Amino acid sequence: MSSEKSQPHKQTLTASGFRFAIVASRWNDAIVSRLVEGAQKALKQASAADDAVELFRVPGAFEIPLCAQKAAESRRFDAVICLGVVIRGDTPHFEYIAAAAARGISEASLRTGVPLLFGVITADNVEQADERSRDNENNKGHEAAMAAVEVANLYRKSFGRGD
Ligand code: DLZ
Repeated sequence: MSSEKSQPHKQTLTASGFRFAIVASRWNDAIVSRLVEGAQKALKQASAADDAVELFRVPGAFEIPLCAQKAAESRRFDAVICLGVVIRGDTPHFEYIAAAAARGISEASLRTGVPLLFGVITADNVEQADERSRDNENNKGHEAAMAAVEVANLYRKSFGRGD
């Protein structure tokens, strides 16, 4: 199946009229910055207004859930795009941080009713993380942003604004 057929929403959905927060961590900043650029570019291509996208930076992936929850609770955003990079090391930190980020983001989304998108790369090494942050449609920031546009459209169309 072609990617066009498997992802038809990419051709039709617009980000115009929606507001987005991007919450991005600073650990592995060079890679995270490419995810931020991928998300910003995807939203712009989908016709998001320049002032409709706000960026919030936090120290590490562990801090993403609370910032994302606060952004969601502000009711200023239709979706919150969470971006980070956790690289497996010799310490147990990887498991704890990756699990806390994933669980926290999921729980904050359910708690607030605002879609929080998971664009946190969990990679075995820098090469893997690099691969997932290139300037193309496989960039995890791009993917998370397009998912945000999709669910923002779905929820407004199906359930109203919710505020
Ligand atoms: C401590 C730590 C480690 C070891 N690795 C990462 C990582 O790969 N990616 C990441 O985003 N953050 C890492 N951190 C920092 C934690 O997320 C957090 O910022 C600190 O533990 C302070 O709460």
